[in-house]
Amino acid sequence: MAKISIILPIYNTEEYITECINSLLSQTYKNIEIIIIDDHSGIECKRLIKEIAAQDPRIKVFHLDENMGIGFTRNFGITKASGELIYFVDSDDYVAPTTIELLSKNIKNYDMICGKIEHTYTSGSKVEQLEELSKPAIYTDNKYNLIKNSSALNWLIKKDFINNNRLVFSEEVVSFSDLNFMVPALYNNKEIPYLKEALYFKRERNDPILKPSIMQGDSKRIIEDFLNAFIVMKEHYKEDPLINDYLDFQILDFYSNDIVEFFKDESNIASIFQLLNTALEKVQNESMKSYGYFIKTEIQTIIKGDSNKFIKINSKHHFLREFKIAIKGRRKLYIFLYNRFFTKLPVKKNTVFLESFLGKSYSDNPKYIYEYMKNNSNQYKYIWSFNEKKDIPGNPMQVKRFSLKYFYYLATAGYWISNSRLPKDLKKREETIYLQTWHGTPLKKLVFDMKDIYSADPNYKYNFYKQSRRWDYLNSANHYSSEIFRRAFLYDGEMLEYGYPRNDILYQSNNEKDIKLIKDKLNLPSNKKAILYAPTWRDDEFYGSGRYKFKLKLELEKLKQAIGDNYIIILRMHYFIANQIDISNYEGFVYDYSKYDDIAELYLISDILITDYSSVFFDYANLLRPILFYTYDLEKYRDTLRGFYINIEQEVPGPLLKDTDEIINAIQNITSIENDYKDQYTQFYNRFCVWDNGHASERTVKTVFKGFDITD
Ligand code: C2G
Repeated sequence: MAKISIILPIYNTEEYITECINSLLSQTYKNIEIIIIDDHSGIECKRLIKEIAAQDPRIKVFHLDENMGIGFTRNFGITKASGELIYFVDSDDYVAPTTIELLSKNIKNYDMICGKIEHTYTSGSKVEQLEELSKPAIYTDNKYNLIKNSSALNWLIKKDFINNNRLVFSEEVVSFSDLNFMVPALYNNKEIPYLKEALYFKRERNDPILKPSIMQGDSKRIIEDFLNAFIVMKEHYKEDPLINDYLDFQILDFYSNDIVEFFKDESNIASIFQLLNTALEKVQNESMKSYGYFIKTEIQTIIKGDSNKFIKINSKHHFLREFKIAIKGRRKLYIFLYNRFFTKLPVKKNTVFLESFLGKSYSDNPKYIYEYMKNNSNQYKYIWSFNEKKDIPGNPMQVKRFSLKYFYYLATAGYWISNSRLPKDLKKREETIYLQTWHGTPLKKLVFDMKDIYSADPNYKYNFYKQSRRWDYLNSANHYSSEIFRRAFLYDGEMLEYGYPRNDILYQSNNEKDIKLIKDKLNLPSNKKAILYAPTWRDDEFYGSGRYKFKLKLELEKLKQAIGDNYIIILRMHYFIANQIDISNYEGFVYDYSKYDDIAELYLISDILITDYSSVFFDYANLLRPILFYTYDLEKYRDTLRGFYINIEQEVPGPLLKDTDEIINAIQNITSIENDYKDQYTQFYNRFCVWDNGHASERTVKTVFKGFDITD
């Protein structure tokens, strides 16, 4: 059992190193040493390294006095290694338990062996139990395909081989420093085994804004690193046909994707043109054969050094690229028309574009802002975006969400008002003012406060960042929300701290007459009390992006038997929930108002609210009526999926209940629950509801619409 030295450079990855190192310590192969090179991390990371290192004598830690970069740290790690074999790990990744054992069993007389890299967005990816171990595949002439990702990760390599061939990582570049190590390593081997069962989990970082990985850093720097690494390799291995083919493929691929993307912004061209010229001169003509007209012509123009001509071709290329995307689907075509044409038309200052919950309803803050404006001024023209046509007051123009008109009006409106997100690929024009109202006081962690992303969109943080850069104003219902929004949305624009427009109705219509009107409109019996059940959605239960599943865990039969004489239940699923709940056996007891536009009206007619982790309870608390929390999956939801901003066990204004029996019991004893939670409720109200007083819409409108004229 030969000793294996695992080289682990660490730089400010405190969020991930526990999982990484645990995955190494729990390897089935025990004769390892873990050489941690702390590349001058911050205090928090250093503290954690120290704590973890104390757990196992196989861990050795070296601290560098300044940040030296990945190439230097790995080279340094090799000099400290006492094992016969070397294995490299990145500190935000983790390794399956049997990987090192499998690699070491199969390296035999080879100098190096390669395992498989799985990409993951989250912690704790499980290894499938593979039935039978296959024999390693042996790579010969195609061996350079094994360094597709230009990476030394998940290779087990003999130390003598490294030393004899003086293999070193480049210290000149930050990204692509592995090429300098891997190309000569493979060059010196005719045959290389690859074992697909030896798994390494490479984490795709979900936060390229606050915590970018090396490859998510500054594009210019990454491109320069690549080109420099390429030039060095090309000069060194001029004579080797396999390496030349491999390197040509790498640069042409990199050019067609990363560099073309970088040149979308024309002003980037000059910054790397000369370096690109030096690199591309070294590409063999035959390697370009399979590339299309634009790539070939661009490369030839760069080689000639004609930057003026290049700028012209580049602009045509991008127009064509956008056009090619545009003809792939109707929505893509409209986005193309929006960006290329509609946004050249004049902005109509007095038009207001509104959308609530992705066009699903006439509701929430946009509804109340609109109604205040409509009732008090005839200065503005309104365009509402809906998925389906609606009968709404004031008879404003309606456009179907994502129709051609939708994009036209977005491009020319003077104001955008939305309570969630608008398509990320639309540039907002300078003259357009965007009021983002958001849609709730947060309990569950938001965007940049979230760690792993379990929902359908793994690029959530980046996309959200792009979308939220366009916001000019943001509504906040309480001081607590303002603080969270600033941090979790990275928002530094104007915050409208007037309470929520959507809660105005809870102050203006909390009277018998208005409540009766709503009940009659909904055909609900007036001789029974109403319980509103309004849970939220679960990030990990989905059919696809924006379409989530919900399984009802309320036992309706039991509830009906126990409380059916005095109560009715109103079911209200979150707007992301795509499946319907079958209530056909509970006519007269259960009513499904999931599709009803405005939950605020449901609050007004309910005597008790049951929810879970939905922000609905912050709004409902304005009514000072009892709230029960049906938190049957609290541990998973709080500890894995989201994390909360407040201590739900201590700070919410009602009990946490785990099953239907507890709910029945609470309903039957609702008066004593109200008494038990009186003080907690008051504290809660004072913290989250005091800004609401029925005038949030008015104050919002008067701030955003400068010179808003009240028309008599
Ligand atoms: N909502 C609803 N019916 C539900 C749940 C929610 O009508 N069953 C509406 C409420 O207006 C609620 C809003 O959707 O305030 C947001 O719902 P949440 O359950 O809180 O979930 P989410 O959409 O993820 O927003 O800061 C708030 C958070 O972003 C949560």
